[in-house]
Amino acid sequence: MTVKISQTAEIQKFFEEAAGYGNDAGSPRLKRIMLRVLQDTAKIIEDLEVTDDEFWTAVDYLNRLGGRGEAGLLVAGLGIEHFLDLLNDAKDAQIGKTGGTPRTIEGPLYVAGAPIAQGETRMDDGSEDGVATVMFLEGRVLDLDGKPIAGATVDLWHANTKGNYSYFDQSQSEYNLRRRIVTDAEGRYRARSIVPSGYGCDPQGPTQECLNQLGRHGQRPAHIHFFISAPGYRHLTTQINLSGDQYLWDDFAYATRDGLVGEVNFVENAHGIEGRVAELEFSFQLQKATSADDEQRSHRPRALQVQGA
Ligand code: MBD
Ligand code: FE
Repeated sequence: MTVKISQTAEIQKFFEEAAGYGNDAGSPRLKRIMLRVLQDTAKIIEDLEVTDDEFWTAVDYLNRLGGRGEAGLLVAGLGIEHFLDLLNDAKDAQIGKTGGTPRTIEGPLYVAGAPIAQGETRMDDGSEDGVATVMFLEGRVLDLDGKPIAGATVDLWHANTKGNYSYFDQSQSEYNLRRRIVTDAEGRYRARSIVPSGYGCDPQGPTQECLNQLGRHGQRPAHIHFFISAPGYRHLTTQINLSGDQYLWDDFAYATRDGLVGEVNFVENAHGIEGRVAELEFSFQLQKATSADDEQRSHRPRALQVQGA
């Protein structure tokens, strides 16, 4: 049996030193994680006989990935963000935190600080009038007994007809297709917007470059993102993925889940609009919070639009 160099006591000691185990400064938590990253990286290199060229290609790839701001996109595309949902679902099941609308990934394209409206709002800036299909979206925020939650915040964001998101797409106006809507006394939110198109990774970007090597596409179905929160209830991060989209169950980010498919109805000459109009109704059910932390979204670093910038 050949000895694995990476598993010898000597190399293990060496990585403990590299991870800061020989000093009292820094973060014990990060040291522990880093040691494991180093050990497991070494094991992968040795077990899979990763060549020097492969290794340095990967280092260069990380530089390019970060340079293009696509790290969050790659973790979604490799299914790691979905894995975090599955892990959190399993933890919840163990402690009996079940029921309500399923969670699904946030994705990398949220921007904090969207305009706040009471009960209803228009989300699009009119720049795609005549091109986009107008969409009337409405629903309620409910507890697990189906009772309405008034004063809940529905923070929602979606792409335009090109599949692009404002802020990241600088050709769009500030906060286009991003709003926070506070539910009314019946727990209801209403939005006039436009039917979004699915997102596709930049074909020239590093994420798609990796997906190409895996023989995979980088497309998402049309979808709408939500953060739902209310005092006393558990924060919910989720999405509605739109029925009829060819990528509905072939999402490169694995975000579509049972219970999160929105049925779009097309009607003619409704809501005072001539021609075809889309209607989408979707309600959310929240679990009760069991701690103050439960009410908050994760502390993932996010973009914040600076007004007027
Ligand atoms: C998106 O719009 C998205 O929702 C995810 C998860 C990844 C890339 C673009
Ligand atoms: Fe998205």
